[in-house]
Amino acid sequence: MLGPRALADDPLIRRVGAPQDLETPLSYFDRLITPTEAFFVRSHFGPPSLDRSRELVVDGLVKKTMSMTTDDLKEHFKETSITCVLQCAGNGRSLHAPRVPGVQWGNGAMGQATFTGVRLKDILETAGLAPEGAHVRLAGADAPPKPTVPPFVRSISLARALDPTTLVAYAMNGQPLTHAHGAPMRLVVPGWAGDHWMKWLVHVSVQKSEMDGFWMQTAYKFPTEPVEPGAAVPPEKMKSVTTLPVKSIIARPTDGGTAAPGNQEVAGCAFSGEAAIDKVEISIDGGTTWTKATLDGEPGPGKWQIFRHRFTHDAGKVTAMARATDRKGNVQPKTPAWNPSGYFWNAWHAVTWDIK
Ligand SMILES: Nc1nc2c(c(=O)[nH]1)N[C@H]1C(S)=C(S)[C@@H](COP(=O)(O)O)O[C@H]1N2
Ligand SMILES: [Mo]
Repeated sequence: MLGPRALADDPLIRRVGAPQDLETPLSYFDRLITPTEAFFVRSHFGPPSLDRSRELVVDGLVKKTMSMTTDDLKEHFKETSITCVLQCAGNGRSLHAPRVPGVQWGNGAMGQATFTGVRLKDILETAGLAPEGAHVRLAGADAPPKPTVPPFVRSISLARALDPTTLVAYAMNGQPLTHAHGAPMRLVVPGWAGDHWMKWLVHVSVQKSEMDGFWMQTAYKFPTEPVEPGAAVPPEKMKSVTTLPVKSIIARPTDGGTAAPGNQEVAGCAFSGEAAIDKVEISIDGGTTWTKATLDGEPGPGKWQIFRHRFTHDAGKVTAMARATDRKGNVQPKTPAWNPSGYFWNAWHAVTWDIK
């Protein structure tokens, strides 16, 4: 049998023992669009069979049940595109101390892409909403490896489902969705963590209440108030992870790398699910003084912009740190909020390189 190395025809980092969890190398985070072949992949169970004619069923508290292929969506609804960040809630988990169980992601479980599809709002309004509907249940075609593992089913509030940015997407970066990223249709929930972005979407059902079960009531929860690192948190003091906190990541230079004396450039990406980025600052003196970086790209909540900062430096080791602030005044923290599942790591990112 071929090992993962022999099969690899893309630049993604393979996490040992978890073949469906592929991480994007940091060097890709110096550009506005992450190419699809380098875009991280997260799948709990692995993909279902590839079926581009698979239908999406809309039912529950709606006036008429509907069933649609991608072609039906294209024929009956207005097409729309959005460029936004997809980030796994667990991105950066391996950096939390004390360590927490789960996929030990570095900083590469994120990317920015242009997603194209139709508004979930338009589909739900065509189906006709009954007044009691308050949540939307989402299911994919992938199945758990054994019957004791609950299927990956989640729900989002009806308000979020009706947000005009929430899409049922069938294309990514101008091409039909790939199998790994949820073909033929997936949900896109700009500004919210990846667990809401249901792949291989086959079922959207309007319900009165939030989904019961492991994936909605136990997994993807974050403490309602700050907790001591390592603390056990009772379920009533946890809420679902939703909006991505403000964050920046340095793509260049590479941590541990070398550069010639003279001109140096620090570049990376910054985003917040709450609001557009206001500024990214760089410190090369351990956080005593900060200098504003320049920003490229379209500002907006859930969108990343590229920052760049140039300076000159003589021979020696230098450490650069990045700190982003969004337009609601949220500032990337020095120490991120520890939590039992290791979500939303967003500490100031630092890289050290040797100038010689
Ligand atoms: N059906 C289905 N959808 C899913 C998942 C899954 O396991 N099954 N994983 C979710 C999680 S946790 C994340 S972070 C994103 C990852 O999307 P990507 O693989 O396209 O990067 O998909 C989400 N949608
Ligand atoms: Mo995730």
